[in-house]
Amino acid sequence: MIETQTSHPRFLSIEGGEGAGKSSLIRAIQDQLAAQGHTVTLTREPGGTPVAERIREVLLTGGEEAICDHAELLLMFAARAQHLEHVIRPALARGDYVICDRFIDSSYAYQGAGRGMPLDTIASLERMVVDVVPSLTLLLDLDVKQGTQRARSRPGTPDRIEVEHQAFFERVRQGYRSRADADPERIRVIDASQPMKHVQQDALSVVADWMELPCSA
Ligand code: Z5A
Repeated sequence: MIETQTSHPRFLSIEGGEGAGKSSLIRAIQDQLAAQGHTVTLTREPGGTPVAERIREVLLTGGEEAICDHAELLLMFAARAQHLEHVIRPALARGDYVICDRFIDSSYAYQGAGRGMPLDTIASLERMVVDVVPSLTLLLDLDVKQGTQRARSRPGTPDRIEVEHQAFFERVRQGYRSRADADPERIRVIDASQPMKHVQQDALSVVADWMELPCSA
């Protein structure tokens, strides 16, 4: 069991429902940090290491039998354990900024609020696996129908989670909002229904303020 959990000053995560615009925003943040001379490790969950990417493949494509909710939750945390061990902790130790496309809040939103897994079960897994957490999380909040439309406008077929019904994604959105209400200093809500340029302006301004914090040096 992890004794203490550190909120790291160079660790940033981006969260949101599908089609919220995480990928587009992450590129803008990476450019801003790189332009200031910082080294950035850009990574994602589930995934980020070869083994965790194989777990991602199972989670997003399924397989010969249905993946039950417990297996889904445990696989998310198995991937996260590999990711922390082989990518996140080493990158932070080197002095990099780490930008993570989804992290622990996704498990509370999707497996907790979405699937209905008990939040204290997720909290137990968090205590077992997660010793370092982002000090800033940008939550791209978007109407579910709008997000689905955006996601469906891209080429490719929806994955195992994306085919879920609207009520599931409404619960996910509420799950994220509850997390943000409970931890407003870390989780900053960005209105993702705005044109992309304005979403990026809002987010980059929050990131700039975060980098000014004394402990970010
Ligand atoms: N998951 C989980 O259940 N539990 C966990 O613990 C973790 C994850 C870590 C994979 O995530 C799945 O894993 C995810 C949650 C689950 N499943 N779902 N759903 P992912 O991040 O790889 O997949 P995703 O959320 O489906 O990503 P996405 O659909 O690619 O979303 P996005 O990155 O936020 O969107 P985007 O690609 O940047 O934008 C989508 C389109 O909208 C694109 O054409 C853009 O050009 C357009 N766009 C973006 N912003 C705008 C604005 N502002 N206006 C207009 N159009 C825009």
